[in-house]
Amino acid sequence: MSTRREFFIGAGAIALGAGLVSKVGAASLPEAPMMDKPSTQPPLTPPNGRPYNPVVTLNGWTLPWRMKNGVKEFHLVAEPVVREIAPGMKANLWGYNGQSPGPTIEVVEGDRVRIFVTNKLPEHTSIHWHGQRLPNGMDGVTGLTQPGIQPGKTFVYEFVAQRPGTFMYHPHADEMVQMAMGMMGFWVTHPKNPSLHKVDRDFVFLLNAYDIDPGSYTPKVNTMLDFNLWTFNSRAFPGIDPIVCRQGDRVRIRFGNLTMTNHPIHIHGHEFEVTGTDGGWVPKSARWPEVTADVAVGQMRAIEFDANYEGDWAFHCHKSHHAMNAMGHDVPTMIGVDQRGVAEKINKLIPGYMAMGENGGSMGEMEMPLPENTLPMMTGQGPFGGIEMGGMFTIVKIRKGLARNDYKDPGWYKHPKGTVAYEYTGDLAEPTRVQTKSGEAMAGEQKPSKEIEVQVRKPNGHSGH
Ligand SMILES: [Cu+2]
Repeated sequence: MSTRREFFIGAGAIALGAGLVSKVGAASLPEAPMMDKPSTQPPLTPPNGRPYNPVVTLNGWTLPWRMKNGVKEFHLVAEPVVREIAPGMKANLWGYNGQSPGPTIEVVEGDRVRIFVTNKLPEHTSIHWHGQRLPNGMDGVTGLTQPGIQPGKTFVYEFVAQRPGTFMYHPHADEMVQMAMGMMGFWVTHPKNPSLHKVDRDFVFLLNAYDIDPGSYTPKVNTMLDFNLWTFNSRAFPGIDPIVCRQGDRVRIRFGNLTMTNHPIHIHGHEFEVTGTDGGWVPKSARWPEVTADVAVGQMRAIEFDANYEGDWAFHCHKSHHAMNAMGHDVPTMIGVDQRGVAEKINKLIPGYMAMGENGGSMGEMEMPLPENTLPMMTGQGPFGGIEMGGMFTIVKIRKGLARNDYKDPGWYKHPKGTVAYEYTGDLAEPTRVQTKSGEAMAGEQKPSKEIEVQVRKPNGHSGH
């Protein structure tokens, strides 16, 4: 087995474009495991092949493989799926093996990989292996490097994982529709030497966005910019699992952006370094500290930090509209507007109508009746009340003394006494403001001594009209 594998690796490394695909080797289909749970699955410890340190896919899973004559064989099934976006809302999406995004594929640098792709969609598809060095004919671009995979057909992709790092996969066929429907997945190629780039916890997820009208189930695929659901791995807060870390762990979080806009991903209480992109690992000397990493469309970022401080730390996209759920963007700003009378009148026409936010409008507290299958715009309950978030938001939960492989939600952080912001209950003195003789905002001495005459020349000569 090992000689055969070495042969493949050597040949693949020398000539990327050579016709190495063995049709005999691909004669039987491997099993296609399915996932029916939307929650984060435990990391998949490799049962065979080269050893590596597995990743944890946020609200996702890793695809098991079959080892055949030294080749890692995977089977992806492109198909319609029902994805729970968060408890209380399900979406009709397209994905792979029962979920959107599809399962994470984990291989090791130098592995020869064969991926069977079965199309159970109503239209043709293909898979592009974003960021990989591979023979051109395996690049998955419909029309350019292969014909589309027609409904009911299975295609085989085969290449050597040349470069360790962070990658993704997605269709390169009717892309606008297929990515708007949720077809994408993560790919990690681990280094051949497992002690290279080693961390204690390694989380991965994709950023995606959907436009699903309140009360409906299927994304509008023609939307270009005005999406209303911003998600990590097709989950919106409070449906996104926490990122659970043991205090003192070196933590890596890798994310890829397959939405139509950039996302500044921000962590609280810690600073991180950008250590990798889909182009490879950043040399140590070129890394720089950040607390927010902007990830452009089609890019991936790996960030690393030392989980030094216990607590429940917010982790989210810093665009405020991306940390909330579906809303009408034509809602006017009503801060400072007294709507009491108006609301009463409208209530006679539309029972249950509520005026929005004249004091800033804490919409998380509004108990407006929602259409079915619709998430509240700002939601989530924390130990101190409403968190008033949604969308691309989750919590990095850092705790002392967790077991190495423990990713279970530890519940809310219990703050040591005297370490929580508190209410001041002393006297409230009138704040000192600038006083002027006349009480006007501009001091008299600074005023011009004489009123400035403004002269306006009126039009004339048209009196006859
Ligand atoms: Cu964003």
